[in-house]
Amino acid sequence: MGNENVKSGFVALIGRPNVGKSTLLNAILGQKVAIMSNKPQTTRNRIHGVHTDERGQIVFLDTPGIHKPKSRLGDYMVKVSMNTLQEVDVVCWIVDVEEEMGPGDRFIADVLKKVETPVFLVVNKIDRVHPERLLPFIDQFRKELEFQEVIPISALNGNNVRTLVEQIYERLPEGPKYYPDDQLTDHPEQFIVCELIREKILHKTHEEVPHSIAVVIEDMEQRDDAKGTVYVRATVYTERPSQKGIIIGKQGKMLKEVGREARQDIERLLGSPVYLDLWVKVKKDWRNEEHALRRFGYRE
Ligand code: GDP
Ligand code: MG
Ligand code: K
Repeated sequence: MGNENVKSGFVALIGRPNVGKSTLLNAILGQKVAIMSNKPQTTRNRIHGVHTDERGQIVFLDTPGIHKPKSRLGDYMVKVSMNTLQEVDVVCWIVDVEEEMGPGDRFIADVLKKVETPVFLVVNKIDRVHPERLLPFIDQFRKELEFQEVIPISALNGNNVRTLVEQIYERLPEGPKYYPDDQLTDHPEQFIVCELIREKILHKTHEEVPHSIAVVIEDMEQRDDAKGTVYVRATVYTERPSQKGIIIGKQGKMLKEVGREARQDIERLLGSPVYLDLWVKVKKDWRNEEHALRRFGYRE
C-alpha cells in the first residue's frame, strides 16, 4: 500500500431523508456503493463507500442517528453519532434547496455546533430552482451555523460534485489509504463487520468501555461447504484488563451475546451463514500509536 504523499480521512454525510445522500454517493463513487445503501439498516454508523484516486482516499460514513431523539435508544444513537461527527475530518450536511429549513434542520445545527469538525453545507438539487433563490436559502442556514464551505450541487446531473470532492481533499490530513486500491469498493464488508461488532459491544456494555476500542478482522473467508459459510476471526482490542473483563462478562456471557448479535447482523449483511470467532485482547497504549488506523478497523 503506497502511503507516500496521499491524503486519507473520514467524511460523515448527514441530512434529512430524500435530500439526495445516496444519489450524491453514487455520483462520487459510481454504482459500487448501491450495494451498501440497499442493505437494511443494520448499523448505526454505516460506511457508505470509499473513494480512491491518485489524491488518496475518502471513507464516507453515514450517521443516521442525527435527528431529534424520540426514545432512549434515539438518545443513544445521537450520542454515538456525535462521537462519529467528532472523529471524522469533514461533515457534509446535505440539504435540499426545495425544502424550507425546519425544526429538524435546527436540531442538526445544534448538534453540529457542539463538534469542532469542519462542516460543509452541501446544497443539493440546484437543477430544480432559479439561481436567485439560492442565496436566501443558504442564508437561513448560515444564521444557524458557521460553515467551512458552502457548495451548491446537483447530485442528479453531477453538477459541481467534482468541486465538492476537491474541497474534501483540501481538508484531509496526509495519511495512508485505509484500504488497498483494488479491494475496497468491492470488499467493504470487512470494515462494516468491524463496525457491527464494535457497535454491539458499545451498546451491550452501555458505554462502560470507551468508543475507541478497536476491532480487527484477522481472517475472513468463505468456506467450501454447501451453505457457503463465511468464517470470520476478529479480535477486539482494549486498553485495560478491566475493559477486557467487561466485554467478556461473567463466564463469557457478554462476549457470547455480542458474538451472537453481531453474527446475525453479519449474516444479514452478507446473505450467508457466518461462523464468528471472536477474541478479546489487551494492548496497552495502542491508541497513541495506532489510534487513527485501529479506530476504524484498519489493519496493515
Ligand atoms: P437520500 O434519502 O438522502 O439518500 O435521498 P436519495 O438519494 O434517495 O434521493 C431522493 C430523491 O431525490 C430521489 O428521487 C433522487 O432522484 C432525487 N434527487 C437526488 N439528488 C437530486 C438532484 O440533484 N436533483 C434532482 N432534481 N433530484 C435529485
Ligand atoms: Mg439514501
Ligand atoms: K480524523
